[in-house]
Amino acid sequence: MTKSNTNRVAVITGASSGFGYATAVKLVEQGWYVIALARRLNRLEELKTLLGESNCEIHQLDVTDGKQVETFENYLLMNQINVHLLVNNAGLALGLEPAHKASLDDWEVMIETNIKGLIKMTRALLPAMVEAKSGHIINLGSIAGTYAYPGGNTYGASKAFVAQFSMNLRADLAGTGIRVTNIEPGLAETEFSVVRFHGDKEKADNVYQGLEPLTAEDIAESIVWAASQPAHVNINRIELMPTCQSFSPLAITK
Ligand code: NDP
Ligand code: 8X3
Repeated sequence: MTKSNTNRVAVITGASSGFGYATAVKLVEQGWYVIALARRLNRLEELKTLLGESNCEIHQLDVTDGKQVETFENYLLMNQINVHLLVNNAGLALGLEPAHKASLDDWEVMIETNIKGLIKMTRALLPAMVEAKSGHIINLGSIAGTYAYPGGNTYGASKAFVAQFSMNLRADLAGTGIRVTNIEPGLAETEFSVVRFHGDKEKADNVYQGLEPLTAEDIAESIVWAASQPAHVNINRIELMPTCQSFSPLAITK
């Protein structure tokens, strides 16, 4: 660890793929030191090789595991690493079935990860930020947290939690200097759909066929932009969609 005492240290959850991976790359390009977390160590190793040991360190961490989060928090405290940016990105959708057919197990995994994992990480890192009187938490919400769509059920509800939690964090953190941002993307091509369809790559590829979705780099750009604003500017939320995605009329059944 050579750069962890600089004033730009970012912790990114879910850095082994998609938005998290792309954000790690962009932040390092901008001179940040990145602490990349995820469950798949081989992917994190690949990221570290790409970014270089002096710019990045990796830790295998499952955000749903309270003990692992606590161990990571202690690691930061013991090594006096001040975190300036936490990107709460780890998350997933599982299934696209209507509520009466969806898997309750899938629902629980989404709640454990998207809600409980995110609050565990936040609660672990926030006190040190408040003590340091600086820091920024960027959460990955979704358009699914605002707009309902068939099959969105628990996934959308988990992202509505992220949106409201982000605003309530801002209310609690008034006067502390800590910033909070919720990034709310629409359709973006990552491993998201492969995960949603439980590894069915063909079904996942089909989601993006014949259209131009957002890319992981597009989202990383928004994250880095929000993080790069002067300290007196708080970007509350950014909602972005691919141009090909829009709104439909409300459904009416006869
Ligand atoms: P990916 O599937 O490509 O990446 C998800 C990341 O989350 C992976 O690095 C995965 O790492 C990590 N992750 C999942 N579960 C856990 C866990 N329990 N502990 C730690 N890490 C975990 O998807 P995206 O990059 O697209 O998604 C990133 C975030 O953006 C998610 O919160 C998603 O809901 C949100 N989002 C995605 C959109 C899209 O269309 N792609 C649109 C709007 C929001 P590993 O498996 O190695 O742990
Ligand atoms: C993912 C975006 O539109 O697939 O959060 O729900 S969407």
